[in-house]
Amino acid sequence: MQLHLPGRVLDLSDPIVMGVLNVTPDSFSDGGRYTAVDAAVERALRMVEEGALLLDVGGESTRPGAPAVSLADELDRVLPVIEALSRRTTVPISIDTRKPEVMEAAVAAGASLINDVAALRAPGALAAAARSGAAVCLMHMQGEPGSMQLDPRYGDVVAEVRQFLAERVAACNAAGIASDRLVLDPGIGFGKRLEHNLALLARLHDLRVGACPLLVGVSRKSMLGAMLGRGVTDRLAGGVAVATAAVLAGAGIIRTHDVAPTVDAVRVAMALRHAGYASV
Ligand code: 7PJ
Repeated sequence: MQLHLPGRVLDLSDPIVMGVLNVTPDSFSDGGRYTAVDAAVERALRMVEEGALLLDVGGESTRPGAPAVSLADELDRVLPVIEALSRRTTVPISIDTRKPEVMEAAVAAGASLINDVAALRAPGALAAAARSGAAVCLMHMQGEPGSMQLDPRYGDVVAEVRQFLAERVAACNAAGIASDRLVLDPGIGFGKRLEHNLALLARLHDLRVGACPLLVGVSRKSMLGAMLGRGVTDRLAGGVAVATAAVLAGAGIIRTHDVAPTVDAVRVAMALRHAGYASV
């Protein structure tokens, strides 16, 4: 499995870990602007030391009920961090955004992957992503972040998510984004109940479209809270367990806040895969 980024090819035959870098005001509280950028960059470089092979920079929270962020504020948060990071590491940088203007500015500043929880459905997003030359992660989400967890419903969640992803791949291809630039993501927790998240993880392999690698992001999410009855600060072991299962089910990229333990989990899962792991 491979992913074509501008000017380089990312080898995913061994799965890799994407470190999450939130640059919302609450994520690096107090201090001035310089401190906030600096703290974000230091945190990202620590994730690289821990083995992250992708860094996902986001300036807009998509958690259920999170407030909307203006274009100016989002640019202001992410661009200085992306510029500084691209000078200090060769690890590819991903921009987590739904806004076409942010996609283009972030790629110009050094990002090489666009991670869009709306799968390029915003007006102008397909064209902006195509023009940028960057790779794209297309994620499934039912509804909108503000209301998506109120009453999510599916007939066959796996079939519906796969159908959505296949349609978005076709839309990308038609807009000039080749499939070797695409990553697909079931969108754990985005308009899904626990049973839906579990079905998608259990049948991850059935979500595949062509040769596009799959990304799974579960770290600290409420599905772990629902299963384990634990708060957001106490979900590490659960997240690592799901990461292990996702790699065994064929995921190529694991998105996480907790890079070091997740890298260990990926290595263990790959050792099992090389030894002929077969599900019962
Ligand atoms: C995801 C994401 C995910 C992708 C977030 C959180 C919520 N992008 N952005 N996949 N989740 N591709 O990290 O808890 O699962 S924000």
